[in-house]
Amino acid sequence: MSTQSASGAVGNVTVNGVKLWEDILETARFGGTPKGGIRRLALTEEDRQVRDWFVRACEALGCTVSHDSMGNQFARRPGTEETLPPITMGSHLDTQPTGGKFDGIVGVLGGLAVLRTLHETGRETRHPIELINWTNEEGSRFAPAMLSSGVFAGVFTEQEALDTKDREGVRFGDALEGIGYRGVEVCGAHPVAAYFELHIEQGPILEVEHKTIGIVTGVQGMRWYEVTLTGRDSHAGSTPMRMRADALVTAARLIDAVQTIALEHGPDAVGTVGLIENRPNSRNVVPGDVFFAVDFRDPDDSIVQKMEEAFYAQASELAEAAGLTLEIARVWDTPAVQFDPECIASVARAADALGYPARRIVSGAGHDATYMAQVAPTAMIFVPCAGGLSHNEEESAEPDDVTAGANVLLRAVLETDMR
Ligand code: HGY
Ligand code: MN
Ligand code: MN
Ligand code: MN
Repeated sequence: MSTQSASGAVGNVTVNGVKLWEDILETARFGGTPKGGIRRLALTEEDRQVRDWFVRACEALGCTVSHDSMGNQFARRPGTEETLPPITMGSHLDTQPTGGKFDGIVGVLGGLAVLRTLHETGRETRHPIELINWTNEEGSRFAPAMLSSGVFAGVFTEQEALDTKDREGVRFGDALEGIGYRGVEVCGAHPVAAYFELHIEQGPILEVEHKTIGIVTGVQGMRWYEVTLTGRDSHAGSTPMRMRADALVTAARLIDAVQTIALEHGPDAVGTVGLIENRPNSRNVVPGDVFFAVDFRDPDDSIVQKMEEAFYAQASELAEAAGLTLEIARVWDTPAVQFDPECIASVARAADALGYPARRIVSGAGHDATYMAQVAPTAMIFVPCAGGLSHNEEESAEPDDVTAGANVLLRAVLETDMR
């Protein structure tokens, strides 16, 4: 099999889309749900299983797989100039509790398809090429999201990340040790020449506009808050209404306020309360203690700031009126990020060369690329998902679109290698 010289043109090399789709269906077994989705929370047995699969699959393509102190997995294919920093691809294999088969997974397995094509065609690259599976991107089990790419980029310290606890009080570092994936390499220790992340759009635009490729120019700003309202547990039958300190009624008003604030700051602003814990959660006890999480996002950071101020003002007013104590903590603040113009141009040229209809787009969802953009030239590639639906077991994408995304990823990596 002839090997192309590193200086050869990108050529019209493409990935094996059939094998890529097989990989997506095969790995969906790890945490697969009866509805056809995936429940594969970070650092669980299911996560361990897919990590084991990832190691075997990458080693079968001649890569060496290493792990850093946050459990990030790096599959490395040597380059002809080993002293050059690697060109990297990546995303995540952890999912939401009722996640789909494509969120994050398309990026990791699309990168695997790129490695497979390089391996099977004997294509040499100047730079080493690395495929990364980032630990705990979703932030569903351990907050915040993108925790491990955040440590890699120096946004979080390793210690604070390892000490993060889930809602059952399990410590990240202990769970990582528990699945046997805590590596020795210090997270963030190695330089990167460029980072490309393939991902489903998780929104409706590409599908509505019949575009195959999203040329992602950046990610919107996002902030997470944790709110605790404390009143007094009391008897549902014998406590007069005017004597209650009902934490759940005020929480309900505040949850409605989150939606109103987002609508008032539109058209791009979004506000969500997706996690709530009501205690003691008994049908005949007036709840004295409620915890809930708030997610505010907008492409313009100044609007996120305004939403935060409006929310804080309403929260203190409502809590005081109800005689409750209020605690609000901002637990995550990720400013809007612009990707690297040269990497964006590589993605655009690749889509154009391959004849895929494409458009520029800003990501509503957070991605590991958000943090990688702080340490390396970075861009993302989106492909459509049905109805724009994601973080749902019915999430779906078309094989041809996923293959197209991986082909664009391949070309962007090869073009960057020759720059
Ligand atoms: O929250 C997000 O946008 C991502 O799915 N972690
Ligand atoms: Mn994702
Ligand atoms: Mn997600
Ligand atoms: Mn992501």
